[in-house]
Parts: sequence; C-alpha cells; structure tokens
Amino acid sequence: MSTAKPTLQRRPLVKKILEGADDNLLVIAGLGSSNWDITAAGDRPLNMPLWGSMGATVSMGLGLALAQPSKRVLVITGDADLMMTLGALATVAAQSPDNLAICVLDNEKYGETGNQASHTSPRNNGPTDSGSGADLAMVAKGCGFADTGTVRDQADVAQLVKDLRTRKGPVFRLVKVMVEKLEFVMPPQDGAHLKDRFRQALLGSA
Ligand SMILES: Cc1ncc(C[n+]2csc(CCOP(=O)(O)OP(=O)(O)O)c2C)c(N)n1
Repeated sequence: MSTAKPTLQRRPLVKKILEGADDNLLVIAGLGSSNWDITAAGDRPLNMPLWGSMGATVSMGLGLALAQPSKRVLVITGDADLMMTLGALATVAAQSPDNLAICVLDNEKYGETGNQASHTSPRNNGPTDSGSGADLAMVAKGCGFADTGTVRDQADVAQLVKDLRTRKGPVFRLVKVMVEKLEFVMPPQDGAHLKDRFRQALLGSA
C-alpha cells in the first residue's frame, strides 16, 4: 500500500458526490468531518448526519438499505468511525444489499479530536513492521465485498462519483483525503429533529 501523503480535498469531493441528489438518495454521514462535509454540500432532509454515535454509520446505512430497497443509500464516513465497528462490513457483505454504497474518507487521523494518528496512518515501528497502517479496502474485501477500491487521485473522482451513485452494491470505496483545517458547517444538532425530518421526507407524515 502507498504511504504517499494524500492530496484529495474532501469538501469539493463530497460536493461532487452529492451533486444533483434527489429523493432517491438517502445519505448517512459519520460524526465529525463527514457530517460537516455533507452539510457544506447543502443540508437536506434526506441527509442523516450523525452526532457523537461513533461506529454506528455503516450499520445504520445497512438497516436503511434493507428497509428501503428502492432507494439508493450512501454512507459517507471517516476511517476511525468505521474502525470502531469493522464487523459491520461482514454483515453488509453477508446481506449484500444492491442499493448500498459506502465511501470512507480516510485522512489517517482522528480529525475531530485533534488529528491524532488513527489506525490507517503509516507508521515506523522498525524492520518487522510493514509500516503501512490498516487498509480498510482490504478489510472490506476480506469481509466478502466483491466490489472494493481505493481512490487517491483527482483523475479517478468522476468514476468514484458514478460508482457511489449508480453501481450495483454493495460498493465500498476508500478515498485517501488530505488533512485540512476546514470551517465547521453544522447541520441541526437535535437528533430527534433530524430523525423526524428524515422520516417525513422519506415516508410522508404517516
Ligand atoms: C465512542 C466514542 N469514542 C470517541 C469519540 C470521540 N470522537 C469523536 S470524533 C472522533 C474521531 C473521528 O475520526 P474519523 O471517523 O476518522 O473522522 P474524521 O477524522 O474524518 O473527522 C472521536 C475519537 C466518540 N464520539 N465516541
């Protein structure tokens, strides 16, 4: 695995991924940077940005994809959020919902808490260490995902967007993104409100 420093910028990338999102696209974002990213791209009722529930994002996306098979479900989250509940990937692979795509924005850091190195960060523990950090795309593959990939370059972004929005799932994409100091763009902070507006937009007032 490459240990080159990531160069992709997450905000314009997420904006592109969500461009033209309609009522068919249900978005679940992990806490921290992914939450602010999807909101910077434009807050909408069918966005469910998580606040604080670290590790829950993929499981929520899976439940939603199984419950709403006619909708596209897109999970956008951070490497450390996913790392907390890696087993969820095996459950996704076992259930294999064809409407679910997972995009992990891997900055190799715990962004929200001060950019400490996360498990995906390259390290230098001497000659018996591979030095590469955890490779979450390989983990997804090992869990049984047939369709995984890693994106590092701007040239691959158009295909990434296409895959996340339209390719038969479950799709897993690891995107290496750079560490940046970005403005917080916050969605509503009341979880009950976020849940209610999401349900209303999806199911109507019934
Ligand atoms: C159970 C739990 N442990 C720790 C935290 C504190 N915490 C909030 S965000 C975060 C790091 C998130 O990192 P990542 O998912 O990689 O997102 P990014 O770096 O993109 O912000 C941590 C440790 C938490 N909210 N919940």
